[in-house]
Amino acid sequence: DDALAFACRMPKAELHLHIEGSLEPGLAFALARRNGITLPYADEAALAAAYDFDSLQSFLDLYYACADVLRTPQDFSDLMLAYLERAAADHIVHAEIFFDPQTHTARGIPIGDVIEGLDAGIEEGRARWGIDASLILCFLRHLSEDDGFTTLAEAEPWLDRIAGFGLDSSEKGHPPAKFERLFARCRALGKPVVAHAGEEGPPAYVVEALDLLGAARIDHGVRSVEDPALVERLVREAVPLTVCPLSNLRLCVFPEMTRHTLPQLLAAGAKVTVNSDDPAYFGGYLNDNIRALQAAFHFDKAAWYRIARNSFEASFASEAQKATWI
Ligand code: ES4
Ligand code: ZN
Repeated sequence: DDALAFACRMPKAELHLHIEGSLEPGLAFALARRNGITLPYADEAALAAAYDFDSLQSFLDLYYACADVLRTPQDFSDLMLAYLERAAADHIVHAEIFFDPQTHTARGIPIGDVIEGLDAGIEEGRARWGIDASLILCFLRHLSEDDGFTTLAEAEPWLDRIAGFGLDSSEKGHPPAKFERLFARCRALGKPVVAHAGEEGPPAYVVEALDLLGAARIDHGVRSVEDPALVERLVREAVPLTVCPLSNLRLCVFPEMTRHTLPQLLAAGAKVTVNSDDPAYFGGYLNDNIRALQAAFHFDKAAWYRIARNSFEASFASEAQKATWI
């Protein structure tokens, strides 16, 4: 497939990647051994066999449990470097990478160890593969807004390493409105903000993320098609959607790939991007997502060019930097 080879080889940006979700079973066991931790699985195969999810929550339970092997700055650096190696192989030249500090600070890991470890991995990845990467600090929406404010205060000494802020974890029952004040503070710091919305939650959560949080991009947003007026708005305002097809499939947002709403959103003119979300858990990295989409939808080269171009346009890189890619 000519268009598939074209899409896989094209330079791209990845804008929706949780670094904790790039923790492969092999690295999880290696870090457990290094840190003297026993994982509740006999071996890598037994852990991988547990990747049989029926909802976002069933995945999050395992994702937070596995994150327990991450303890030292070296662990975070190794995790980052392993992802960047995979990203470089998929021709990703720019990545905006989510991390969940509250998952780590709740276990007594200082936020500075998390950020400095991840940042060391980014610098090593730049040196080895020339890949450009930055960090987006995500707040966990199942926790309180006050907990988010505490985390923001803890992160303040490292704000120069933070390109923006996001909102992730359990969507249902935790609407964007819960974090309106926190996100106003993040924007007042001069940083762009994004939010997961319309993954499992309703289109109304996408509207809230835009109106109440000032989200510059929507992570997922695939349920927006249930509200035609919202789709019109996303197109009119050129709101980027960071779509993660294999994630949606594995978390049963759609029963099969042919039912995914990405083609509808793309055809409507929305600024759709393709991303891998939690590649260690969902069956693949960015080019694996592209292959899965192509098997279902047979897009042409023009569509893949549009998607790659969208990824750069939707990024938080400087206009000068974007001009080198587009
Ligand atoms: C996530 Cl797929 C997804 N959705 C919401 N929060 C997340 N954190 C990590 N992966
Ligand atoms: Zn996500």
